[in-house]
Amino acid sequence: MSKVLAMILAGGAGTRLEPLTRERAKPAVPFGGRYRIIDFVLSNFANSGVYRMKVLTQYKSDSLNNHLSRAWRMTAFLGHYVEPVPAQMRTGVDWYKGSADAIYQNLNIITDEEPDHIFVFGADHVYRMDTRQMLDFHCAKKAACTVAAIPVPIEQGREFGIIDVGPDGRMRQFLEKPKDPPPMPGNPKMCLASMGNYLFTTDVLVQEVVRDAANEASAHDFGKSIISELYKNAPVYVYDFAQNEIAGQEEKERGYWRDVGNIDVYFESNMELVEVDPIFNLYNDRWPIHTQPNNYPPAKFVFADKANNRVGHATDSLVAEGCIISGGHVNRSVLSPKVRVNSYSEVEDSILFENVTIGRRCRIRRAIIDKNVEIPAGMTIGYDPVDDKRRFHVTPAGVVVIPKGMKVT
Ligand code: ADQ
Repeated sequence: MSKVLAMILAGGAGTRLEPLTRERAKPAVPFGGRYRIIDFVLSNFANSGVYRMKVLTQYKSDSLNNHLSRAWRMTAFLGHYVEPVPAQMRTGVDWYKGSADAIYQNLNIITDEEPDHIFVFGADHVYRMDTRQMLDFHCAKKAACTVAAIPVPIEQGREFGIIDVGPDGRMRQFLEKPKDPPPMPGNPKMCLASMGNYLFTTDVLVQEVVRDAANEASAHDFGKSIISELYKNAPVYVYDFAQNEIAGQEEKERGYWRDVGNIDVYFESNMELVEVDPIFNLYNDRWPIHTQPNNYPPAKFVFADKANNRVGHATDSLVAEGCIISGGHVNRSVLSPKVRVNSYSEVEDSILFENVTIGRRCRIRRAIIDKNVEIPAGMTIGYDPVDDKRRFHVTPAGVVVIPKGMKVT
């Protein structure tokens, strides 16, 4: 069996998820009530039997580091680990100049570990993937590099690396974020996007990041600088993600992949989870998503005011442990641990992070409320766009975002 190492790129600034990334790196942003975004890629590796993972961090990494140390302690005895690698300026005074430079500055890890193959994966996506199947494909093709790919609507093409692939699976063209994305053959509405997940034969990765580092004009970015050139003179293959088969996965989840690139997509991806029959099934325990265990008590629902028939309840919602819904109503919402919803309040189509308190008689709709926020009694959010914009961050699709720790009055 080949020796593999996973290097996870978790150092991007995540500016398009502002203000959720004001105090934390994007991979540490909560998702689905119970998880952080990075849990999905790490669970994919762990469930695939890849137990050696280095997470390359940079911006605002404290929350991410805490999560990794609490949620992802592996068995040192078996040589398993998930280790954060902070930017250490090993090659000079600069932070990582881009994703390729992040690998270059940590080449010592590769020298120490001596893997045959290296996965270089992003940390920003929600999906299930058996990475061993990608490795089998890479080995069968004798590839220098394999790029995982998925069709996306053509109007989104300019946000991705766009691929043209031959009938044998070999890459024929790669354009990083083209203004005018070329469609897939026979399907003018779709184009084939790179998922930003790469698998390299070790020598090729080392050679490419060293070559890139010597080029001062380079953007030092995997898409722009490495893949865009490599396919021209080396066998770069394209792994069709939709072929990936996952234990216990229903047919409709095949090919599910969400790049939670901005707050509106982040919001919609969370809302998909509260569907009665969601595409992405968090309850598939044959491919579990692992995260931090905690010691909170179970969620509690309190019938607060029997005289006025105020039943505390939640419908079509994910409610994490430690929450108390007391005489309020929660509908189509995602609640992280330790949320309180008090009597006569209505919370609808919303995402409440850890330790949020909704006072009595509030009405909240289409809002994301970050950690440690208390909404005072009687407040209305999400019903008056002018008033919401005056007080809070509002996304193009009209989702109100209240940043972490904000004093709401
Ligand atoms: P983007 O997502 O725009 O496109 P990028 O911003 O480089 O690319 O982020 C990729 C990953 O690298 C993220 O997980 C990010 O956190 C991390 N990263 C970014 N800068 C970093 C740095 N300086 N140090 C360490 N880590 C860093 C990429 C590809 C496209 C592809 C999309 C799919 O370039 O071709 O289509 O991903 O989402």
